[in-house]
Parts: sequence; structure tokens; C-alpha cells
Amino acid sequence: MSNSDRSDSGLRDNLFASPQARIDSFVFDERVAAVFSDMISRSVPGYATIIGMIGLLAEQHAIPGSRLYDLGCSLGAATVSMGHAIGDRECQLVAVDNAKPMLDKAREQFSRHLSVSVETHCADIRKVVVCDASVVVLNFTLQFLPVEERLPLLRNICRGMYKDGVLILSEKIAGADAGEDRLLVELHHAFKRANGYSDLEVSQKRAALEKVLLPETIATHKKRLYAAGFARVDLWFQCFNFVSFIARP
Ligand code: GEK
Repeated sequence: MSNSDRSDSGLRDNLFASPQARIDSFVFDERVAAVFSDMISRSVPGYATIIGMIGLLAEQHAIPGSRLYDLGCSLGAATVSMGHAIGDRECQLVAVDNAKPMLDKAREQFSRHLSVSVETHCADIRKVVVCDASVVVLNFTLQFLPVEERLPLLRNICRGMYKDGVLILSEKIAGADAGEDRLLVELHHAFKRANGYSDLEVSQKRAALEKVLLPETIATHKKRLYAAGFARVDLWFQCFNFVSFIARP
């Protein structure tokens, strides 16, 4: 491994660089955990901005005594951002992921970057009972649940939130029609190529994600959030087919 393969936050992602005879569905295993920071920042336009703004929103909404959830935390970037933003407010950070290799690395990040304690759970977010929450983050996680399981999860979240709380829901989306979808996908692929991914890497990763990442339109997300009990839903971020909503109970 050369030095250029390693940065402070992990290894460079070249998981899909060589031709694969069979493309298996994408899984969050040790190999992904080792390159995840590089992978997500070169693949999701605006990722660093969203992480920063999650801190800003936590700063505005974290109520002392409440709980701040990061559901599907991966390596814990959103938790760390919230932890820095809330200062010495007595809130409980809760980080959940069902992939042990990801959560193990998140725990390392928390001990390295945060002075407050984080409650971590290696668990399915569908099994977590959300309670006393002022901030809930679903940063590119809902998209991995079967479509019919999304509403019950959002209902559980809404029920467990303070009236003044916020849910931050970030998702990869489908375009409103075939033409918009084509445009957004093309722009996203151009973004990935500009970040050093080859055409082969882009197409093999796309094939690996196809069955596990199920994008929906902005309209579908908004409708479901209202059906889950949220009183107000606003889109605050969009770059190509990556968006983030703020939903308030
Ligand atoms: C970030 N939020 O860096 N239960 C728990 N965890 C799950 C489940 C589930 N049912 N399904 C998927 N995950 C992060 C990025 S990545 C997004 C989130 C991406 C977890 C999965 O193990 C992975 O760590 C994460 O959700 C999705 O702000 O890779 O596109």
C-alpha cells in the first residue's frame, strides 16, 4: 500500500476498480468500513456540507436532557458533528448501525474526537424505540430499508420526538419523471468521474447497489413524512439526485 492510499480517515476506495465476474449486492463489511470515508465523500455530492449542517441544526434544536439519534451512523460523522455543536449541553448522543465493522470504527472515532459519551447500539434501526428526541438523523439510511418498512420507522421516530424537535432525512432520490431521472443520474456519474472513479467503477458500484438502495421521488418522501405524523416538511438541500429534508412533528 502506498502513502497515497491512506489518509487520516481511512484508505482510498478502489473496491470496484477491477472487473468482477459477478457483481454481488453491496454489503457494509470490513472492506467497505476501511474505505468508507473516502467512498462517501467522493460519491455523495455535498456530503461534507450536509454533515456540517447537521451540526448547525443540532446546535439550534438540541434541548438539554433530550436524546440526539444518528440512525444508520456508519463511521459516526453526523454524531461527531452534533457532539461538537452542542457544546456542554447535557444531551445523550445515540448512534445506531447494524453493521458491526462500521460501528466498531464509529466507536474509535467517538473516542478520538468527542469528550462526551455516545450510547452505541449494533442494532437494526427498525427495532430501536426512539424517545425524548430533539434531533433525529437519518443520513442516507432510509434508502436501504424495504419500501414498505419506511412508514412504520418514521411513525416510531415522530412519536418519540419533542414538539420542537427536527428529523433530518437525507436520501438519494429518483427524478420526478424519466427525463429528470436521466439528467440527475448522468450528473451524478459525471461528479464521480470528476472525483477519480473510472467508468468501470461507476457501473460496477451501480450494479452492486441496484437491489439494496431503493430511491424514491421527493413527492413520495414528503407524502410519507406527513403520513407518519410530521406537521411540516421542508427540503433544505439538493445536489443532483441527493437531497435532505427537515421534518418537524
Ligand atoms: C453518514 N449516516 O456517514 N439498521 C441499522 N443500520 C442500517 C440498516 C438498518 N436496517 N440498514 C442500513 N444500515 C452515515 C451514512 S450509509 C449510506 C449512512 C451509504 C446502515 C449501514 O450499515 C450503513 O452503515 C448505513 O446504514 C448507510 O452520515 O453508504 O450510502
